[in-house]
Amino acid sequence: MALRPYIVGNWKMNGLRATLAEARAIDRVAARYPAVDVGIAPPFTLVHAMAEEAQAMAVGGQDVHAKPSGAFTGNISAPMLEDAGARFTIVGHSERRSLHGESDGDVQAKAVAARAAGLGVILCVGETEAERDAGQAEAVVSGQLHGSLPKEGAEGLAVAYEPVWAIGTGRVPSVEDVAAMHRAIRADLVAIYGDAGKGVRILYGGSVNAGNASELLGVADVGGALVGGASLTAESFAAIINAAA
Ligand code: G2H
Repeated sequence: MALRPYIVGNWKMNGLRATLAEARAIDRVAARYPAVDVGIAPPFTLVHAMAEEAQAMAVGGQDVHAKPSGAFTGNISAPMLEDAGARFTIVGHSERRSLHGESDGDVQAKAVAARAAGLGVILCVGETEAERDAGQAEAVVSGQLHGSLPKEGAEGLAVAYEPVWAIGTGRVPSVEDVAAMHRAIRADLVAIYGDAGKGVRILYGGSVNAGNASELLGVADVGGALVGGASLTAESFAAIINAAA
C-alpha cells in the first residue's frame, strides 16, 4: 500500500508572532509539493493565526487534554483546538511523557478525545538509551503501542517513532535499527487493527535534518518525519520536504 509521505514540524516552545513569516514561507514550500502532506504543530498561541492563513499545510497542536471542557487550568481541549483551525494533534511526545508524567493510558485518552473532535493524531513512541542498551527497545515500543493506541479503529492515526536518546541530540539510529523498529511497529499495528493497520503512516523523529532526511526517508516503511529543530526555518524544513517528494 503506497502511503502519502507526511512531514510534520514540531515547533515545541519556540515561536512568537514574528515567526508567522516563517510559517508563511513553509506554506509556500508545501504548495510546491502537492504529493507530500505537510504539517506544523506550533505553540498553542500561534495555532489560530497560522491556520487562518495556511493554504497548503495543516496546522496542529502539540498536545491536547482528554476532556472536552472543565476546570483544567492551563489545558486546551480537542474541540478548542479544532475550533482554532487545527487539523491534527501530536500526543504522547516523550517530553510530555517524561516531563509531565503522562502514562500510556493518559496518551490513549488524549488520542480518543482528539479523534472524537475530528482531529488527526500523531502518537509518539520511543525507547530510552538504557532500554535500547538492554535490548528492550522493541518490547518497550510495543508496550507503548498496545497501551496508548485507541482500540476502536485506525482512521486518522499516524505513529511517530522517536527514540528518546535521538531527540535534539544530533544522534540518529542506524538505518538497520530504524528499519527493524518500523517493521516491528507495522506488525503491531496490523495485530491491533488488522488490514487497516497497513494504512497507518509511521514517521521517524529524532534529530532529522536536511543532511540525513533522504537516508532516513528511504528506509522501508518510514512514511515521513516528525521534525523539531530543523522545522523552525523554512530553508531547512524545505530540504526535508523535498527529500520526501
Ligand atoms: C523529536 C523531534 C521532534 P528534534 O522530539 O518531535 O525533535 O528533531 O529536534 O530531535
